Amino acid sequence: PKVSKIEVFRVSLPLVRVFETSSHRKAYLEHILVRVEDGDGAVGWGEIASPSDPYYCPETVEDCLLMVDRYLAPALLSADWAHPADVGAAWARIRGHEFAKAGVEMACWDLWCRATDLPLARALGGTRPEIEAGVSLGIERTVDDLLAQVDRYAAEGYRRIKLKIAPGWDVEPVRAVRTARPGLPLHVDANGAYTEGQSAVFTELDDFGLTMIEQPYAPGALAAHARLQARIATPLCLDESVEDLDRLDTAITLEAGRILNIKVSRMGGLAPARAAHDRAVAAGWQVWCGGMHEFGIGRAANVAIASLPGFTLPSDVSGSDKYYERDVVEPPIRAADGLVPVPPGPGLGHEVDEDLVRRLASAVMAW
Ligand code: OSB
Ligand code: MG
Repeated sequence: PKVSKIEVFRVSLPLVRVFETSSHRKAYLEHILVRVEDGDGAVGWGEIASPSDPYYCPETVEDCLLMVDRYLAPALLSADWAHPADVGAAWARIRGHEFAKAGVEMACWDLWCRATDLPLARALGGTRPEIEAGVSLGIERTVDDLLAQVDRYAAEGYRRIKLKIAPGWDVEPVRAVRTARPGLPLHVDANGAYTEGQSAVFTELDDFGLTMIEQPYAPGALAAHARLQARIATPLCLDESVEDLDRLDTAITLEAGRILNIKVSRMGGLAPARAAHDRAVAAGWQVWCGGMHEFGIGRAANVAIASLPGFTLPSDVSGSDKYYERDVVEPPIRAADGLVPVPPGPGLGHEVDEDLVRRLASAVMAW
């Protein structure tokens, strides 16, 4: 197929609850929705889920708009491809900018799957009829506020809970949650907020039976992650550190962790995310699917990739109701007893409410 028209929509949705991590605090999220069309009128949707500010990754919403306008849209319009796994070749020369690439690539997968009448999960090689979902809980004002959130999502049946930590909000909240719920599968995510000089905190956290400690150090600190992994029993999970297969290869060789958080956005698309899954599983690492508080489009893609056989740990793919009152797809993505069904319909398996997207968009660009 050949994409003949591309449109992007800059859409902001309010969060039902403020979300705070070591790196940012948000009351709404602004993502870029990508609509592609081929000459036969088939349509596909993707989502660029870059944060607004460069605190999780270098890309921002403005960076992504610029990238699409200046490079990705022209490259896609002149590319002829037989399968969406080959679309990335159109921008292989472009360094970085994974979030922007991922949103455009996702739209091509959806387009191709709809034209072929194939569910995205099946096209990717997914095998699970439903995926296990966990929730990611932000930093709260008080430990009691956090315990209330834990109670709420544990009662909803989510399969594990992840707590955001930062210096000053680590051992105390983790001890409180562990004491309240001794058997709960629990893990922590530091978003790279610690330096190796602060590694004593991980010795303390090593005693709480956590499933993993996610991204304790800065993205580039693979050697420091390897030194920490060598001296604690809790598996380390890498998120920000792994933006491409080369960095995954380095992490595996250094034994900088034992678990990989796979994000479609961070890896630059569904095809590289699937390749990371294959590579990590072959190395004996466990994988699960992380999230960027996606709207329904990116969330549906997360459900699809998480249906691959190597995703053996619960993923950050909660129902969209954890974040948004009104999402942009129908039916909305929901978890029941901690399981999200993999939809049987073609492409993303959810219909985009295009009128709503056009109404909400603060900016529209077309090529
Ligand atoms: O580190 O996993 C992260 C959200 C924004 C930026 C980074 C992260 C997160 C989450 C949210 O943890 C997970 C979700 O989408 O539910
Ligand atoms: Mg993370």
